[in-house]
Formats: sequence, structure tokens, C-alpha cells
Amino acid sequence: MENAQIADMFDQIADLLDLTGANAFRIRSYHNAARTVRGLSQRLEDLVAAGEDLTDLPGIGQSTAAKIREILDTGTCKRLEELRSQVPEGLPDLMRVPGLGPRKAMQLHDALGVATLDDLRTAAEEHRISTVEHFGARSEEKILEGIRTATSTAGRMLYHDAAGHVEALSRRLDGAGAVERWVVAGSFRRGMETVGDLDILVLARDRDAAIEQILAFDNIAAVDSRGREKATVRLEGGLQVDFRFFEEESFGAAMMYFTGSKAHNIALRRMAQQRGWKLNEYGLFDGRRMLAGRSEEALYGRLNLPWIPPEIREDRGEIDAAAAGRLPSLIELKDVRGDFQSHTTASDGTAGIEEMAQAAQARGHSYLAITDHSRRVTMAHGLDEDRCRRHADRIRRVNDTLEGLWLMAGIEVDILKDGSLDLDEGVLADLDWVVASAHYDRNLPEKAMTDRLVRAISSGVVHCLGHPLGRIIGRREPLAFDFDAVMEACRDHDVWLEVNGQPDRLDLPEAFCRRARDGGVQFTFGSDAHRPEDLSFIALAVNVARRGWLQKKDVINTLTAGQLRKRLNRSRIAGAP
Ligand code: DGT
Ligand code: CA
Ligand code: CA
Ligand code: ZN
Repeated sequence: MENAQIADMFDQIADLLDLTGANAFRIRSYHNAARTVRGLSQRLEDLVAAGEDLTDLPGIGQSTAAKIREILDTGTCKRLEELRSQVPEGLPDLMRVPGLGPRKAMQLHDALGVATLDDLRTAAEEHRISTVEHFGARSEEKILEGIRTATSTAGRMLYHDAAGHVEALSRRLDGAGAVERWVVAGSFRRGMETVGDLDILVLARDRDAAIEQILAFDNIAAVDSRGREKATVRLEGGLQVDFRFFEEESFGAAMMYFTGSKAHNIALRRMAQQRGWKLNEYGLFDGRRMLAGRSEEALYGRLNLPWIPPEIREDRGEIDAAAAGRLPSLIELKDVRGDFQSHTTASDGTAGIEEMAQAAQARGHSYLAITDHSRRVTMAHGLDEDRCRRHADRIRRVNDTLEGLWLMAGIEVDILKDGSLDLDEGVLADLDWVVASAHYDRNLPEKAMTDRLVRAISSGVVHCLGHPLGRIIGRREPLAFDFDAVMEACRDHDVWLEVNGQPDRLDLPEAFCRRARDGGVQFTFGSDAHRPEDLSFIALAVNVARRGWLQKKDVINTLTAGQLRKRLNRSRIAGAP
């Protein structure tokens, strides 16, 4: 049983509780437990076997700990089965539609008998939804749009969740004696925000033995097909994995082909054809003579190209750039010296200031901004002016005790409906770091939303715009605003755009990163950690940035603490209220 499956069960319990009208805190406690479980670096199964006390984990209490043991023992838990029997089948699916909470889903089910996404789509198209109380023509449009969002990610998995499966597989592949070499290709290697399936290439002299060992992995739920070249399996939790076997002389060609993207492959194949050659997953050939195949470097080299990083293999200009010697030198995780968004128990984080600071030091960061929520976010017990000042004092006192880490006293201040900020500007101006984010009033008309963001950006006290699009992958549409106008305001006011590393946010998305970079804007990375372990989400921001062609110079987190101080003083003087 993998952690991801247990986490999914907790999320399901939370969703079902929500449907049955349970109280908000119990629902949140299951979502929190799911989040903890998903982020663990060790398997729960191993922790339990080692006799660890699960209630030591953040967000895990007596009752969730008992459920974890029950799930490990029996594969499910009674509470979940009980809840499932209480709600009509299909309702949890309906709730995946952004904007359809449990109550609305239930209401539509009761009034119209809709039980699946297809039913719902038909009902909206036939304008039956507007006949239900509290729903109108506008809700029908919203629902259709929401179904598109929900199904665009249907059958796909967040990169971060897929990474959990890759890690679980890697332990097993490394332990399989007959497997000499393996590599994950496909969309996962390209660092895409969601992954359809995993494509794993395997080198093994004794293929039969390797296949036997792989198919015996205990996290495989079903074997869909097996042959000498390829085996397709489904993991516990539903992710499909294709294992493909190649010889050493073709391994580089296989990596190139199965890393894709398809569009990149097609463009490369065309280049080969222009020279009278053939390029496929086995190599680059002139007639029957093999020109290259062992390594990607050799293959690209034969086509007169430098090696191209997987994250930009999308046929979006990378081949021309490579041919012209103008490939960007993409930012790397090791270039990142700090983190500009994190939360503590002062708002909705699970750890205190000291603990977050220690975790940042352990990661080797030179700075960490503590950015708890402001008062508007009542659910998270956001800070008012008074608490904000005292919290900043506490952060600075902790900072005085630290070596080598600048703990920045910051805030994630809400951008209110009219673009004003949730806290007094005098208080904000005293802080080391201000992220401004819009969390509420998401349905403003485009012009009003643009004005709102531009006003916040122009305030003179904001350093960066947090999770700028406000989308949540598969669940929440991006805010509607004029991106060019926001970009321009950022450039004029020396305000940066955040690339938020939360697994389901990844916001600013890659295409916008590239556009904003071309527009002369710089970026900050924020893990948006709510727990010490989540500081690792900074790596997901790096993924997005690489796919968006960003380089070291585009990202403020690559500055040393000293350079950062200078940079902040300069922009502060320019924008001082
Ligand atoms: P996914 O799984 O939907 O997240 O995306 P990918 O990119 O992993 O796609 P997948 O698993 O269907 O195939 C893996 C790679 O194999 C893909 O990136 C490129 C290569 N590939 C697949 N089908 C074709 C094809 O018809 N032509 C060419 N040239 N390459 C292909
Ligand atoms: Ca794939
Ligand atoms: Ca595949
Ligand atoms: Zn936020």
C-alpha cells in the first residue's frame, strides 16, 4: 500500500463528509492528513512496521492514525465504506466540477437525478439546470466550463503525485538484480504539470528475468499486457506504466524517442530525413549503417545540435535556438538560494517559526520569507495589523539567533475586491517581504479584475504577486484578467511574479513564465510550504520555470542574501510610500 493511496482515501472521506454536511473542521482535518501522508518521504507501511508513533506526524491524530493502521491491514477502512454507502454513487465525481460544492451537487442530484458528469453535461446543454432553484443560465455556462476543467485533467495525475510513484518504483527497480539500467522518459521526464502515464525504459541482458522481477513488484495492481519488448501495468492507485526494453546501443535513441514530445520528435525526424537519414527509437541510420543511438548527446550531435534539455522539447522554437547556439541555460535547483513564501501556525501552517527556519537551514537556504495570511483569510486565522507587527517581531527575534539564514519577516497579504490591500500600508512597509495574493471575489469581470491586480501591484509596498493566475489544476479556473496589463504594471513598479510550487497550483504556469520573461518581468519562487517538509516544493517551481525557458538571471531567488538586501532597498526607495 503506497502513501498516495492512503492519502486518496483520506481525501475521499473528506469529500464524502462534506456531502453529508459534516462540520468544516472535521473535513479539513482529513484533507490535512491526506496532505501530510502525501508529502512523507518514508512509506507509512515502513513507519508502522518500525513501530513509530504516527501521531507524531503533523495533522495525524489518534483517529487518523488508527485509520492508517486499518487501511494497511485491510486495504480499506470502515468509515470510508460507511460514507460511500450513504451518498449516491457518482456524487463525488460531480463535486470535482469547480464551483459545484457538495450542497449544490446534492441539490442537482435530487432535483434532476444527475449522477455522472455526462448526465450533468446533458442537463446543462438542455437548459434543465436553470429550472432548479438558485441556478440560472449563468450557472449552466459555468458548469459546462467546469466540466471542461475537470475532464481536461481526468485520467491524468499531478506531477508531484506521479513523482511519489516514481520514487516507489525506483526503490524496486534498483533492487531488481536483472535490471541493469532504467530511466523514466515521457511527460514525466519533461517535467509536465500532469502526467498521463509513465514510460520507463529498461536495459537488461536477461530480459525474461527482468520482466519476472518487475511484474512481481507489490505495488502493481494489474498487468495489462506483456511481451519481449514491452509490458504495460497498472499501479495501485491507477497510474499506468509502460516498461520498454532496449539494448545498450539503442538506449539513447529510445530515451530521445520516448521522452518526446511527439512534436519535438517529428521535427527531429524531419531534420534527419533532409540529410537522407532515418531516425527512430533504435537509432539514427544512413541506410543500414547506424550513425548514433547509444546516447542522446551523440544523436543530437549527429544532427549538428547541442543536447536539448527535456523540459523544453516541445517544438516551441528549441530546435532553431539549439541550431543557432542560442539555447537558454535553464535555471537549476542548485541555483536557488532561498524561498519567498511559507506559512506557520500563526495562520494555517502546521509548524512554528523556529521549526520552519531549521528546515530551511537543513535545505541549505540563505533566506526564507515567513508569509502568513492576512485577516481576510478568516478560515486560516489571518493576521490583523496588531498580530502582524507582533509576528514580525517574533520572526526577527528568531532571525537574530540564526547563522547563515535570513529569516524574512513577511506576509501574504490579501488583495481585496477593489485592489486595496488587506492591511495598513504603514505596517506592510515595515516588513522585509510582502506577497500580495487574490483569494476571494474570483468572479469579477475581466476589466475589474485587471484593475484590481494593477492597483495592488502599484501600491508601492508589494514585492511580488502570489500565485498570479489563482488556478488550481483540475479544480479551479484561472482568474480572468488582462495578463499583458498586469505584466506591464509589474515591470513599471519593479514587482515580481511568483512561481508557486504547490503541487496543484504550479502558478505562474510555464507558458505565462515565458511570455512574462519576454516582456521583461522577473520572478520569485515560493514553495508556499505549510509544513517544514513542503519546502521541497521549491523544486516543482524550478520545473515549471525550466519549461518556461527561465534562466538564472530571471529569478530573484538566485541572488545571495547580500545581493537580495541591496535589491530590496533599491526597489523600496523607488516605491516608498
Ligand atoms: P502523457 O503520457 O500523455 O503525459 O504524455 P507523453 O509525452 O509521455 O506521451 P506518451 O506516453 O503517449 O508517449 C511517450 C512518448 O513517446 C511521447 O512523448 C513521444 C513518443 N511518441 C508516442 N507516440 C508517438 C508517435 O506517434 N510519433 C512519435 N514521433 N513519437 C511518439
Ligand atoms: Ca507518458
Ligand atoms: Ca505511454
Ligand atoms: Zn495564497
